[in-house]
Amino acid sequence: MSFRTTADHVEDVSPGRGALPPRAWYACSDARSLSLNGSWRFRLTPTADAEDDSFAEPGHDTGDWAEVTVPGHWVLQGHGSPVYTNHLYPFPVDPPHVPTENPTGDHVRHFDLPEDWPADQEATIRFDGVESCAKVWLNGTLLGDFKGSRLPHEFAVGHLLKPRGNVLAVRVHQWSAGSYLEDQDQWWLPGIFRDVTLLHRPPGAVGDFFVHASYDHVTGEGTLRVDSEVAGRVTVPELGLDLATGESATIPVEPWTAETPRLYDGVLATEGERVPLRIGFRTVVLADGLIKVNGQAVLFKGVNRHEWHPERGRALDPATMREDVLLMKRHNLNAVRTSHYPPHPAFLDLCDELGLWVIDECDLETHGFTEQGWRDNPVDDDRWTPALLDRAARMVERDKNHPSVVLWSLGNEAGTGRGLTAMAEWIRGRDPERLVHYEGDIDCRDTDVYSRMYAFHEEVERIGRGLDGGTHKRRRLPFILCEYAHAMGNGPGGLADYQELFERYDRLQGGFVWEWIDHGIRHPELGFAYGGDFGEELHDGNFVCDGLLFPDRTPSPGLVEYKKVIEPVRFRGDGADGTVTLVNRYDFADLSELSLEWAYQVDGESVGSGTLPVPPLAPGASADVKLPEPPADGRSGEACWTVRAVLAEDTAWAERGHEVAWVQLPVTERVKPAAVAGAAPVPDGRTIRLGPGVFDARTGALLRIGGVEVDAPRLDVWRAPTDNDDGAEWQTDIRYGLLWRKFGLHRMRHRLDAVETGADALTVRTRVAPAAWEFGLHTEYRWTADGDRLRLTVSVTPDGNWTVPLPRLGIRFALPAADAVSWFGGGPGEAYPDTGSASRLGRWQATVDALQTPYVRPQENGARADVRWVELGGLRIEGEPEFWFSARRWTTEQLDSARHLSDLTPGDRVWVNLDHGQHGIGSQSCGPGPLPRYFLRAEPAEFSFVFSQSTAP
Ligand code: IPT
Repeated sequence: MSFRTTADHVEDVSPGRGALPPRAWYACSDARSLSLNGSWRFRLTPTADAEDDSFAEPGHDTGDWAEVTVPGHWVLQGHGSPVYTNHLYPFPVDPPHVPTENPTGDHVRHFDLPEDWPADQEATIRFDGVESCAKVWLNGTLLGDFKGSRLPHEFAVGHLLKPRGNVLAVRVHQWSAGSYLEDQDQWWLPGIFRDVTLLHRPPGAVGDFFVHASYDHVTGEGTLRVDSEVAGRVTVPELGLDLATGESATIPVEPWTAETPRLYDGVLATEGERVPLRIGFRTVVLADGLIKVNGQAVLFKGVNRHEWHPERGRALDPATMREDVLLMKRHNLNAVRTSHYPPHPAFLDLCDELGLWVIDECDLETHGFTEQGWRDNPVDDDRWTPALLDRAARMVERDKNHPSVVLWSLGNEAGTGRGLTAMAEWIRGRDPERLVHYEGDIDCRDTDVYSRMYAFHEEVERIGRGLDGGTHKRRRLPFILCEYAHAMGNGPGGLADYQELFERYDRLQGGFVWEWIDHGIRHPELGFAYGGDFGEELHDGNFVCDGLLFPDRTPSPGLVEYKKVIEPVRFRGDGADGTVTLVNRYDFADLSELSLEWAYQVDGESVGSGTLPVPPLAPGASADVKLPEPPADGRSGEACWTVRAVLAEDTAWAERGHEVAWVQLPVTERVKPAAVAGAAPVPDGRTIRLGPGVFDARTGALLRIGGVEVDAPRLDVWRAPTDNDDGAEWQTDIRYGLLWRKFGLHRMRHRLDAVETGADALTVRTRVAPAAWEFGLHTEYRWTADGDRLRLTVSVTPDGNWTVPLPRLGIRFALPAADAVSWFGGGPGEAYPDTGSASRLGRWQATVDALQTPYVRPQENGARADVRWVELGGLRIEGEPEFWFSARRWTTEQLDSARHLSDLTPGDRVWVNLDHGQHGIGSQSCGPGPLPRYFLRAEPAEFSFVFSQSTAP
């Protein structure tokens, strides 16, 4: 092997030289292996050729080098820093050239073989992932070079191994021709970020093998055949099978599905090696215009998963991978798209074991070429086709034995072209037993499924009804949203509306929320860092924090909402007539894993609970269940049933009692607050007293309620815009977050028109409006009182030409202190008009701090919905009608100007918002805004609050 210069390969479009052909990946066998993970010697240089190759020589002294941990990214270990761009290449676009400034990490690992390592035999070294380009030497001999960051590369090394003092040297370049193919929306993180393993290959060892395990849903039989490069035998003791490789057998089996992940343990034994197999029998086809598994159409309740850890980046440990799968299962997800590259293979083992449908996506994205109308796109340039085919082959060969993988995806956002077609053709030839996915192929020339991202509800409905037109081929294909519901910041809104469409139209086979986790990087000062926090000259800010999990894997309200929206048991019913209807919405499973629990609540407190029989329901079937007689404990109040489906026994993914689905059925209506009248306003010098209230006589501002001082309540329409309010910068649609600011809704002025004392009321008239504009809100505050309660009725009448909805409508005031909060209403988490499915009626407690939702970029958050009453800071506040409340230790203005959570510091007041309305959330940070029915329009409104001093401690 020879190169013109030491760095020639970096800008070479070829996939590399010297690696062995790709083959099936397995974690372990009875052949020896030696992990080369751990501490490696490390030297960072600024260009690809700053140093010659001599570091790879066995005698080279690396004594004064730094150390890094492998797997890992050097930029997260104190050498250089990460860079975040969405789709723009962070270097000049001149393929295949890359900048001269090309951070290059020389890695050296010294190792001895274990005493009992078999002498003089073949061995390989496997790299599971290196970003973006590597050149490898063992004991001074060049093994080769490779690109394809999230794909394995294996080199034969047996002839070079010594019992002691081996030196493995790896030169890694941050930028290479391969970078043009890896323009995914994520941090650029160079390094050896997945495992490095020395694998013994005894004579007669297993080579590549392909497990074909299909299921015939008509006969209930599975057919197994294992093709193997090296002949041997396949045994599956549980099925009594003992077959030659290449031979097939058909026998009754239990099928594998994501809901019932039945695996059979087997062994592939060749003369030199025994490899454990985990076999799942299932058949994936496109039939009747639908994706069917084992004869049944599936509905994907999916998520896009990037690999992410807030300290280790894309170097994930097994525990984190398991945590991801467990969190997915516990939140009712059944599918994952491995956006936008094949994950660590151990993740797929977990999907097989615990049950998730997988779209396995190739490591390919050339999104930056969109800026030049896709001209010179590598996927439509024959010179790059070998690299594309290499990537397709490395994915398929590595992952083909996973029953969880049901679709291969060619990549993401790479335009279209001959290279993609070549990949699709190669994949179909190699694995006709799975379907092919790619989103960018709008005519579906290369794909088996019509896939789109961020389509609006309306268009999705049209597609569901088959009224979207398109090529003849496309019209016959099923539809999925490979990305939707952009979970950036507060949101996504509109999930339930999408789910309703997916369930209504057969052609719609579900979707994959964008995305699983915020890619925030833990930072000593900022909490979690995002784009721009490392001084990048080009970056896309917090667009990298758009997941259903916060960076530390705490579920966000968006995930809690998604769990509710996709719950596999649907309930309908009428609390008053005491019947609840259950619908089994699984595609394959019955309800035998579940038990049903009921509780009867009066005013949010449980007065009785018990269990109900679970009807034996086949997938899709429904049945009525009679609720018991309501417990008679003599209490009157607002009554409702809560019925919950929980796990009857421990499962592999959650414990017994874990809640899967629930419903609340109201029995009686809410009891409205009693009338508050009778007391007369009493002038008292500069103040006016009314019941427990003390007001400023000149301004009508409330100063005190009994012993509790307040900063006077006033009308408030402003919320710190969410990422979804602001919308994405490329959008031509109306972006209300920006318009609200343009129209000055964040700087409304309050003009005092009158303070009037009547016989039994104090009335304050105002006009609330922003500078520069003629529109405003006439706002009247009418105060009445009895002995110890004070009622405020706010009447709002819009004035002028309102062309935007309001962010919120309610009042804001401040309390000198508040910590514990309790309320009767929706909870436990936040809810907005189009994100409220998971909010349930109850008595809830929290602290002011715990009410905050820690979105990585601070923004409106934490509102609790449907609140009947709340107690905090010595006050009790009842609403008529129900209201939203939030409380924080900073003002909305401070929240609005903060860039990181660390910018928010508690002041000496607690700011409370009581809202009559909130504008919807939507997912316009990369998709549609809220549906019109969730708009908060400027319209006449009236709402009341009753204040009293609370008896709570
Ligand atoms: C889409 C990308 O596929 C995904 O990687 C991510 O960037 C997402 O958007 C936004 O977070 S592409 C977009 C142009 C719709």
